[in-house]
Amino acid sequence: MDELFLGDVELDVAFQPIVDLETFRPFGYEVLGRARSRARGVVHRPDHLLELAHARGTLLRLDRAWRALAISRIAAATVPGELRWFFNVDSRCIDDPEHTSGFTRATLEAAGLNDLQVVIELGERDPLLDATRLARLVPSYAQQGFAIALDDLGAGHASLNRLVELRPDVAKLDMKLVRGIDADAYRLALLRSLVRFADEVGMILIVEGIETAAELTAVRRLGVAFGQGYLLGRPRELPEAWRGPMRSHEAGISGTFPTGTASAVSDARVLERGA
Ligand SMILES: [Ca+2]
Repeated sequence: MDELFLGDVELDVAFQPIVDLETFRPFGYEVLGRARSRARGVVHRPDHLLELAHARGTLLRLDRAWRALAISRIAAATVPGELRWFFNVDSRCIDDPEHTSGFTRATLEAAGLNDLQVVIELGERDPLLDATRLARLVPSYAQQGFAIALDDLGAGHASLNRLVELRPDVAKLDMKLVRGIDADAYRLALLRSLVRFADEVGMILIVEGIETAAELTAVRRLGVAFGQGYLLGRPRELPEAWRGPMRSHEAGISGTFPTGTASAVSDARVLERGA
């Protein structure tokens, strides 16, 4: 990892479920980059590491290292074929002269994961979410057969302008617009209108950052199809139950769900009933 400037830093990835709010089954998983110093036992904030990498010109390598690590973990597991896998991409990577289109597709092919349903999240990690970069990146990812998500809608540069310019397959509503939504008429009205908007244009809407039973109840009452947040499942390793010798797309297996997520989700149900 020295070539990434990272010294003794060890990269890792975690997977956070995105949950179907009707069935409480996982719709997919977002891949989250992690890093820690082996010697000092320090856990690094991924956003700090990204900014450091950006400053040192190694952003593309860090971004790709995390993605490749996640793909290798998925390839080593028996993942249900119907799940979507959400990868964060920092759109500033395209500024690197070494950037070429097709890295993710080639990595999936090399891992035997041609059929994996991939969603590329753009937004969260790019403080500018520059329109020029998006105009180059989005067609490249579409050509590789990936869906596009606008991350953190409503935060920073992931604005309504970006939404209408990008016309993404998926939008993820920023957690700040969800916090305390059960007791906030403005947040409720905004989400209600976004649910209708998503329905009209055929976009999948995911609500991020659901942390309380009251928030979950409010979001479900508005008819939001998919949610993410600590109440529904924390970032974690892929479930033990999936770490089998054969991958699902080879075995034709589908419909198995991680016990960890199921229990987190049933906890959420109990909480919700108690609310
Ligand atoms: Ca994200």
